[in-house]
Amino acid sequence: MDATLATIAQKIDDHQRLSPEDGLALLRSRDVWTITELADRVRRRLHGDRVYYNINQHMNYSNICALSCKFCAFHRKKDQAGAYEFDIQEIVTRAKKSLAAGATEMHIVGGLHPYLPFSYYTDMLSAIRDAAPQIHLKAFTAVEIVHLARISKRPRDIRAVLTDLKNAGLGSLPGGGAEVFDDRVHDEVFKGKIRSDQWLDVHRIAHEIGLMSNATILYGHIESLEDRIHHFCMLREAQDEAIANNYAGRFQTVIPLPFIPDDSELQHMYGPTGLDDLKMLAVSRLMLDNFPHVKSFWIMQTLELSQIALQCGVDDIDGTVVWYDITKVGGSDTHQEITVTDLHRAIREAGYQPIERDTLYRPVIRDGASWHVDENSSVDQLVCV
Ligand code: V47
Repeated sequence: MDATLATIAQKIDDHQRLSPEDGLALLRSRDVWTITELADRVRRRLHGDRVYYNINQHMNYSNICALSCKFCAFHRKKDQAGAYEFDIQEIVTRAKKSLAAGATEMHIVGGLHPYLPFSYYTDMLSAIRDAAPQIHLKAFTAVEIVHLARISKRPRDIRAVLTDLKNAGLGSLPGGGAEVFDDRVHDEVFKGKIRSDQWLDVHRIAHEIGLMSNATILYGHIESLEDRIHHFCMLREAQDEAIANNYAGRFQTVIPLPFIPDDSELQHMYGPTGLDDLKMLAVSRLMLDNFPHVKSFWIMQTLELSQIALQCGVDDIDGTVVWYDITKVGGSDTHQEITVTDLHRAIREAGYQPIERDTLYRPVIRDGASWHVDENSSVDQLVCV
């Protein structure tokens, strides 16, 4: 082990917070075994041999988007071939299917649709709530929330918008749309999208009103290693603030998303390698000492890599998924599903115990086709490593 990593290892054993310089040294190091072993040490301290997964369905209600982010192959203009939007009936049909399949969560995100009214979004939530009351609705990235604030003519009242959505059935916010918290990268690759301050603001307000949320980082395109570490530090600070102010909501999970170039405007780029993926997951675990979970999204990392990632700091895999349109690795279809049996097999073979959890990380207890959670049984403890 080189001297810098030895110092970092000592800090980890002493439960000390890592500095941005430590994070950078980890990302620059080629000693992937030491880095991933350190992340596994922390992950075992927090979660023992447990690996969480959920039975969920993703739903991308429309790919029509006012933005044209260069990394994104999902967006279409209204009259462009392949553009679609689901009506409420289609959404309810999907919710009923999710319910029948035993899903505990629907993860709902879409493009910034230029014409749909605000009532479409509240109707969507309340219609699903009526059709499938047990399903948790994790919906709308911070980018969509700011868009909804604009179309409901309350551009500065994010709290009112989130409150309306919460009253209609919103259960928590997903972590998408964060990309990389850096103005240079923003202006080159996702100009027009909200910047870091607005993304963080939306999540802060969500936390204040008692909504849990997640955070992502999209890496492996034009960002620098320094940008990645800066992003982690901003998330860590935001979570410190939520904890210090005792907000009822918090960040639960970080989901590092590897850039997938296929069919995007940046398709000439390579995207990250497998080693970069493992290091990013491990460094997320080590830097984000106040985030309870690090999740691998097998749709992007692949199940094969996600299985190895379980030994590199990851404690959570999203999920059975079923349908996903935003990224399709290697020409896969929108039907992207994994069975619980396959998830269990991957987790057990990696040496861990699979635990089904709901969106709020409460273990799910199943009895035939029905399921329940113990309301007070969250596995989360906001422990500093
Ligand atoms: O916001 C878009 C990203 C995100 C590409 O909160 C791309 O539990 C890679 O946020 N290559 C959506 N990534 C996915 C997401 C997510 C996934 C799983 C769980 C959770 C959670 C959140 O996907 C977008 C964007 O950042 N994205 N295009 C691409 N070409």
